[in-house]
Amino acid sequence: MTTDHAGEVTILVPGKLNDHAATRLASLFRVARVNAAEPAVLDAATAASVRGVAAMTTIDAAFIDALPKLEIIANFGVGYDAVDARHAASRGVVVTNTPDVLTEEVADTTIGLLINTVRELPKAEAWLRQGRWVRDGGYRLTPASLRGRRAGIFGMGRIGKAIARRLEAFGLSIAYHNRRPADDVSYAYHPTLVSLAAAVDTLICVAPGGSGTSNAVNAEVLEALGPEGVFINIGRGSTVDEDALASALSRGVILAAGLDVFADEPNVPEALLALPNVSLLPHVGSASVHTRRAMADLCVDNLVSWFAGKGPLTPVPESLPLLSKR
Ligand code: 8YV
Repeated sequence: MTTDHAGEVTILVPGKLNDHAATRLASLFRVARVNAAEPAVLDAATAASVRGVAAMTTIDAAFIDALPKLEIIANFGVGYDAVDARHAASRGVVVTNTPDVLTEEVADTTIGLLINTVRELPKAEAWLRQGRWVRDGGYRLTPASLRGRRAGIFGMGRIGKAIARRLEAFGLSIAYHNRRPADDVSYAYHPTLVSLAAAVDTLICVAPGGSGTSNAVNAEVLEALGPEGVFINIGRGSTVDEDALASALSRGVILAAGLDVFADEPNVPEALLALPNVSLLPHVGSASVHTRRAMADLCVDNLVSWFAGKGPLTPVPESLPLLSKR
């Protein structure tokens, strides 16, 4: 890290970036934009000059290696499974993310998705818009309700806790599974996901993506959740075995699902699209102007702070050993 004049520092933006972040970056740094985070799209002069990356796309080891002067990758989003943060650390490159500023928004969206799923609100609205209220009478009584439900949260981090607080206000009981018990909550802890699923009827996945959670919600977990089970995913699509989920939903192994995230976005598996008992959203957990602006500011402020010699504001855990050495 140096304290050079920021205007002389080149920040690379591969792929799309939030407009507010892009505008602020352009006013503060020299910005280079490329279509994708692939070594092949970099010309030699750009590759040699880039010291920071701001991205909301995959940043893999090969791309990091193609940028010899890289010091910092500012990920737009709290989830940074798309960034090879371990490889970055091995190269002395710091990675930052955007925690806290999206916590309440994502928790709000989770509750909306849960209610949509259980009380079928999108379908009830479609019924009205199609004139069926006039023609056929009221929308059906929903087989499911939030009343009496027991919620299990997979991933009791900042967002998990914000969801739990909301669910408590709705009168639901709360249990959770994490790698380790969280020391600041008194909800029932389950050391395995299967044991959590067996103990609840509403499983909410907020766990981070990446190899540690890949396909963690599998056929066995869905079986344990049971025929009244509702599965909500607001975390990452990779955490769920989508084939097993579609199969469980079609066979009545669980009752319904609400999904905001998918393994291969923006592609949603046909098997899920075809099912009536799934509520689907196009990854909108944090997607309000208000919250995306706050995320953009934090993404950019990390770069500003770093190139002012003040260190990163919100480094990811993989980067902490680098910072303690400074
Ligand atoms: C955004 C998210 O969709 O923060 C995250 O991890 O998944 C979302 O808030 C994402 O950051 C946009 O790139």
